Amino acid sequence: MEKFNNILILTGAGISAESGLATFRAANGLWNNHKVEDVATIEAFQRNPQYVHEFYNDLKKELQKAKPNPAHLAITRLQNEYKDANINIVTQNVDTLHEKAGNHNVWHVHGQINQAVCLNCGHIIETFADVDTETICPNCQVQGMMKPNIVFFGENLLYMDKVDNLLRDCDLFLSIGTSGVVFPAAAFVQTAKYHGAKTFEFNLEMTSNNYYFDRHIFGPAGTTLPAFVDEMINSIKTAD
Ligand code: BV8
Repeated sequence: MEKFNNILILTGAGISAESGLATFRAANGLWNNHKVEDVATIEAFQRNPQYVHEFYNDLKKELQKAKPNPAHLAITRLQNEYKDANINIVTQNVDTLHEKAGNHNVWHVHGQINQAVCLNCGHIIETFADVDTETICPNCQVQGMMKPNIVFFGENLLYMDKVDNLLRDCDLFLSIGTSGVVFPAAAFVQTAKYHGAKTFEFNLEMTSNNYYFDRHIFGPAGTTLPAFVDEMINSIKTAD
């Protein structure tokens, strides 16, 4: 296996499945028995902010209990042992399992469950406590203008300038546990491939993006990713 220098790892709900968190497809588009369009859209938030706050406060409690699984931990090993490489994680997940596993360079393009943003001054708070229409922004002291720092359908993604640079520079693109149906994240592999990266997909099954991947590694990421990381680390040891 060649030595890679700039690795971009895109993750989706599937990498958190073995931590006991439901994926969106498995939940048939339901988020904790709520219809997606009732909670994960900017219109829903404007229509009934308290309802959306309560949904994410409940989800926050659930995600806070989850523990990283061997797939997340394999990324930590790769970042620590695969020498002289920039390794960035672009995640669609709003859970904090990458951070709990010790991963660094994590970019939450769909936001983070433990953050809220003030629509009055833009201040971001990090908390696992409830946030709702009564919450006062600690920065501008305005009450009732906090929104979960979650990218709803119809909102632009976060960190896209950074992601564009990572996609242009990467020589290895790993897609782990994503169905490739939510855009623009679903198109990241095309950009990486256009710029010459090798593209590998880790999933239980072929996805709608399969054409853009050079390699498909089927199976639960908690098994396939640690084995792949072993292969990558051993490949540089033998090369030394
Ligand atoms: C935007 C926050 C510009 C909420 C989320 C047509 C073309 C292009 C775009 C669109 C279009 N129609 C509409 C759009 C725009 C829309 C979109 O893509 N819609 C889709 C439904 C067609 N996109 C947007 O609105 C984005 N913004 O485009 O801005 C704009 C501006 C204004 C107007 C228009 C456009 C914003 C998208 C972000 C939405 N927010 N999350 C929350 O999380 O609560 S998205 C949500 O979906 C999550 O982030 C989640 O990550 C994602 C679902 O995807 P996956 O992560 O892939 O999860 P899924 O369950 O689908 O798949 C899991 C996979 O894992 C499966 O393949 C399974 O086989 C595999 N798996 C399971 N277990 C394992 C496993 N693999 C390995 N091991 C295992 N153990």
